[in-house]
Amino acid sequence: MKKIKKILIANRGEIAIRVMRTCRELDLESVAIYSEADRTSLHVRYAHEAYCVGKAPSSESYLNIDKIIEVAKQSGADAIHPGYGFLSENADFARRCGEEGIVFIGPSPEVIVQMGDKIQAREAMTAAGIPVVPGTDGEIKSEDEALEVIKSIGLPVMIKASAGGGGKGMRLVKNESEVVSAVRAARSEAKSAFGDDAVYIEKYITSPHHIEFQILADQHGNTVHLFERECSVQRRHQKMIEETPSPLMTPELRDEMGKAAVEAAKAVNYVGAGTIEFLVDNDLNYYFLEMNTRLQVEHPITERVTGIDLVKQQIYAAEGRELEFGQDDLRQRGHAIECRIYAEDPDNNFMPSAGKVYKISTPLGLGVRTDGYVYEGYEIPIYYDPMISKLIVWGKTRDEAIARMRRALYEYKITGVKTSIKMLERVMNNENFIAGNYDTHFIEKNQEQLLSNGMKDNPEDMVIIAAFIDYLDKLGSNAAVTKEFVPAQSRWRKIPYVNHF
Ligand code: MV4
Repeated sequence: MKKIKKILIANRGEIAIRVMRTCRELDLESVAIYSEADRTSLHVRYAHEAYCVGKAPSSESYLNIDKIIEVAKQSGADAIHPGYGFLSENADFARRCGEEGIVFIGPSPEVIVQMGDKIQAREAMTAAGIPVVPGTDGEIKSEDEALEVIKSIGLPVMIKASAGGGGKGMRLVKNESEVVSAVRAARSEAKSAFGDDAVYIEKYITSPHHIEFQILADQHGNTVHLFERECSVQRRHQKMIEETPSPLMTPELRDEMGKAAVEAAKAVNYVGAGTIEFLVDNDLNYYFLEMNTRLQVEHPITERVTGIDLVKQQIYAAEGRELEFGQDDLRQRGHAIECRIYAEDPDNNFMPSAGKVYKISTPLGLGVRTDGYVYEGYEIPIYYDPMISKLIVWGKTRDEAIARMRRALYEYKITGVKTSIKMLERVMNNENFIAGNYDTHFIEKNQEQLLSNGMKDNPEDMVIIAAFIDYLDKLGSNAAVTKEFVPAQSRWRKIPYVNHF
């Protein structure tokens, strides 16, 4: 077992801070990297040390493998945590870390390659006896072969890029006449996006649920699952809300899918934290979809109901420690929901809303967690993901968690940039969401109520926000980061001291 002492976090924003928080708790030093656009970012201030790795575009900074390795060596970091996105599922980076004697906090490069290739992933899961969506065994070699496969599985089908994932290089085919053009389109999209034009075919599952299982594995053959996350509330493959437990789940199905997830991870000798994604249809049939070989954005809801710090477990697994708990030690306690706060304007086709955060007031109180990184006066760079914060609540029951999320969203005030908060409030008040009656088409099916701009919103909102800003100004809070907004003089000193008691 090799004890890790210093971790370089090859990421930015909320997830970089999230990882550093655990580093502090474990008494490990953290090294931040940042791009020229991120000099004033909070993750830079939170770390013990910070190094600029290049210009604003990710390709020149957060994806610059040579530079990141150089900084790791220069700073004496013995491990790298990649977060999510950027280099987190880049097998070359994981391999390079190994070659340079730096621990990559994640699975082996071999597993990253295998799960990154969706055809290989399907094959591995089929071999392990995990249900996959009916479809082709391997790559579709010709358009004739595609037509043949479709004859046997029936329409509609999905043409998917083997190198794809997250919705890229995917085509839905409803009529036989569309097959040839769909295969060609998927191929060329995959070729230009991934440099790999291999495609395969799956039967199209109508209105599925997206349910994923968190797994954890050590280097000694112990693997557990930490139950499911329901991720069906998403828009154009961008998740908005996740919750656990899933309203669709039964104890029997959970047990069965959990076991399948553990088997899936074992079949590929997985080490660390990973996620097995499933599609679940209305008859509760489940099918392996993809495996994510990284820490996910929505990991906090799992942490909240299980009490396990997933980043800590990732570090322990990378050090070679044995898991301290078995499957029977794990329970789902209560209900957790995450809302992703994006700096986007839902009333203007979700246009990114970059700019300066003027005022921000973050919810607190019982059962509330926020993982964010913006502060008053911070200018959100245009170069990166528009997600600025995650709001996670816990309740004894789903109803309590929803009520708490409504309360927390009410308390969340951000001015200067547009955010998805209003739309999230509408979801929390949507009767289908409240009933737990939703699937991956929830946003489309409930468009009218969810995207109403202005008309159905409380007309007093503007007044309330104005009053709230005034209130915050009076508090004169966060002077350190709001220099330009705080009056030069403190009002405090002008008030004579009166002892009321
Ligand atoms: C599917 C599907 C239906 N049938 N595959 C979308 C993202 C990519 N990871 C896989 N996706 C889908 N694959 C078959 N055979 C429906 C989707 C899908 C979806 C999946 C998960 C979450 C949201 C989604 C939204 C639309 C389509």
